[in-house]
Amino acid sequence: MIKTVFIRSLFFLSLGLVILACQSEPEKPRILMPETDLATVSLIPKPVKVIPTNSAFALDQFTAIYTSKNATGFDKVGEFLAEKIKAHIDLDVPVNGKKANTVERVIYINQSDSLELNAPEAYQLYINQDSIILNANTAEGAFRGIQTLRQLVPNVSNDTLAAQKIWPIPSGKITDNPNFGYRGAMLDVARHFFSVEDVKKYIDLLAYYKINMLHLHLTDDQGWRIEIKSWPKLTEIGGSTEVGGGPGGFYTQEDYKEIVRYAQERYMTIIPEVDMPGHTNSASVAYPILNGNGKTPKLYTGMQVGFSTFDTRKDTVYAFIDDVVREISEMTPGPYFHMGGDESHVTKKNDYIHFVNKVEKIVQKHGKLMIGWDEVANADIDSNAIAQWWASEENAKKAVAKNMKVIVSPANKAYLDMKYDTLTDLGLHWAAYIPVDSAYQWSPEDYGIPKENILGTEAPLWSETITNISELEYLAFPRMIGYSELAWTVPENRDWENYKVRLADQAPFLERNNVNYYPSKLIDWKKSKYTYETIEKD
Ligand code: TNX
Repeated sequence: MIKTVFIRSLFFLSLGLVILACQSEPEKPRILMPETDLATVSLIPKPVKVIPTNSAFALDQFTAIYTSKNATGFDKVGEFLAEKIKAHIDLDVPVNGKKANTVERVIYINQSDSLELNAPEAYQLYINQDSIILNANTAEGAFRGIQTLRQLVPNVSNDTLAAQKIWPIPSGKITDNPNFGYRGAMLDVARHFFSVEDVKKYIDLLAYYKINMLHLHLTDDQGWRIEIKSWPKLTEIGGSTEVGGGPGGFYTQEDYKEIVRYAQERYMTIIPEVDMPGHTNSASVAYPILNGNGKTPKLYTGMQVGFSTFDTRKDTVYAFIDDVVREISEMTPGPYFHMGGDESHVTKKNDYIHFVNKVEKIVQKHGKLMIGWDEVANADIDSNAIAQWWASEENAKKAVAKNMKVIVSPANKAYLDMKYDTLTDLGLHWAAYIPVDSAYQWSPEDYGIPKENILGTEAPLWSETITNISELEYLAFPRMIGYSELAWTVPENRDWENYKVRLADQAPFLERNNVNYYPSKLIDWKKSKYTYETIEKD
């Protein structure tokens, strides 16, 4: 009872302190107050609808999480939330009665069959003074919903209102559902290798922004990064170097399964790519019988593209591909297999079409939907194959004419390896310079591809110029955060001026996770509402 009274007064007290904060001398440190208006909390991606009720839920040591019984995966979602709250503000929130002491307020993660939620990733959040109810049809929807809730937890507690610390969460209602079901990022682990730990860190950051697809570019001229038991030299020889001549590396099948498991726990699908018939020098060095460019293959550590090809008329090549697709598909629960198909400049056109047709059959035989870069739309493939549009509008049109779905990844807007501007050391700029505003100011719907043909969007990060996680982060952040909004939020709800303020508020999250983000001058990062003092890694 006493608590309820004080929570009621919390909003007004907070308001008073905010006013005080605004009147303080400019050079004094700002008084740091948690947000009390749900409408102005910096959520990314922006939800469909937010209705504030100008009060607050007091997250504190008397809060507990409960999840629907007999609803698959909901308990794990509750535990994931508790773990993240612990890492963020060092508060223990018991889940489903484990270790619970006095419980005065609950966060209830509820399985609901409501028609409104009849989409796998839809969720609703009702935040009241003494309860937070997260409704979702599926655990996947609940998982997306707790990302929103994580973003609502203030970085600093209010220590003046009660004996215990309180982290006020502004009250109101959020209804949400993504515009696109495919919201992807791609990481090139072939040009430079990235460890399982690096990939996990990227997955964690992506999941916070509701990205649900991670495409791994596992093979290229410079390196083969996935163990194939029936063709062991692929990694022994083909995985032994990288761009610039470094040691390269590869994932054992156990490593790959661990990445898949980790992603799955975060409701993220791993999409494996084996790029062919071009971009195959590393495979041909390991097994020269595969080679079709007439030259003796040698390990390659440069950055050129388009010089390699498989021999598309040899049965051994298809027997090889069958083994590779089988072994990888067996470890991949997601529905997709990406066969590359880009920049096969030394494969004759007829051979290329013959090759893609045959590979599509192999991919289908192993139970997967084939994705290929936009060039594959030139082959006679099924409408259930997917084209990833990166360069050619003509190819995108061909894909639409075949009624294929398209993943929208225009290089001049969505390529994370493009430099921000002329001063950026890392990255390339063959497609464009992509500053943070230009990365955000476009729509996947802008390119003449009918909405029903758009599967979603993806932001590829090619790794010719990046050698470690810190460099990866510099190119990916903050642009990747904007891409998450382009994929999740409908165009009517997107606006650069509004977004850039919400982006500024991501600094505390990025900093406590040691993300080496590019501090673009277009963003007033100092507008972040919180200090970083009390922040720990989450
Ligand atoms: C083009 S995009 C490529 C990659 C390079 C990238 C560098 C595509 C399908 N192919 O091989 O790494 O440019 O930006």
